[in-house]
Amino acid sequence: MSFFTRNRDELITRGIDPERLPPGQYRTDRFPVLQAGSVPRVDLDTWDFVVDGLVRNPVRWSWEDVQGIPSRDVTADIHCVTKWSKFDTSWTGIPTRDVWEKIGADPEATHVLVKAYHGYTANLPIEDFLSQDSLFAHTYEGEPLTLEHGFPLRLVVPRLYFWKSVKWCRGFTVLAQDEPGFWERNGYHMYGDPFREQRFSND
Ligand SMILES: Nc1nc2c(c(=O)[nH]1)N[C@H]1C(S)=C(S)[C@@H](COP(=O)(O)O)O[C@H]1N2
Ligand SMILES: [Mo]
Repeated sequence: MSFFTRNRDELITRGIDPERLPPGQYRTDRFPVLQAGSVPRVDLDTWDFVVDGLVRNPVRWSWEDVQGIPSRDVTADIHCVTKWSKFDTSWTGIPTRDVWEKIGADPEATHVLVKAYHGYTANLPIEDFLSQDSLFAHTYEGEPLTLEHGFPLRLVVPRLYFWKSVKWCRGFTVLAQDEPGFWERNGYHMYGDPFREQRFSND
């Protein structure tokens, strides 16, 4: 029996609904660290969060500004395209919807391109970006994010593969069309639904 089959069977033994595990994934308790390139040097004094593109109220927030915005908790399963899934991860942060309310996006807006240090980007349709469980998270399991997991702020959009959940997030651009981000230009799927196994551009 393969590792993947055993891992899926184990869910039932543990009383976990196996439907929560997308095809081709295995469940792990570990929290692997993944990124292209190195961990950035973060200086909170000069850090800013910028929203631009098709918005009436462009934003440039300092870290202090961000800390003044109310947070909420989200518990969700996350799915990495390298095949690990982690269940019931808990995050605290600013709902993407609350940011959206402040920026006055143009009615023609369809997508966002989310940005980080070192030019890392990821594209998402607005509907997914604004899903109920999407956050700009500053806290993981009750503790501030560690640097390797995206300190001080990362996007968390659990319903898409985890490469869309941009670590070290510095803002986003609102667009009237879809534009590939870093991994999407390098062969990954433009959308990335784990339950439809949209790993690579031709999946
Ligand atoms: N800025 C940035 N964010 C990123 C990445 C990256 O390379 N740079 N990698 C993505 C990928 S491929 C994954 S699987 C997750 C991993 O998050 P973790 O290291 O907290 O598990 O971060 C995503 N966010
Ligand atoms: Mo990933």
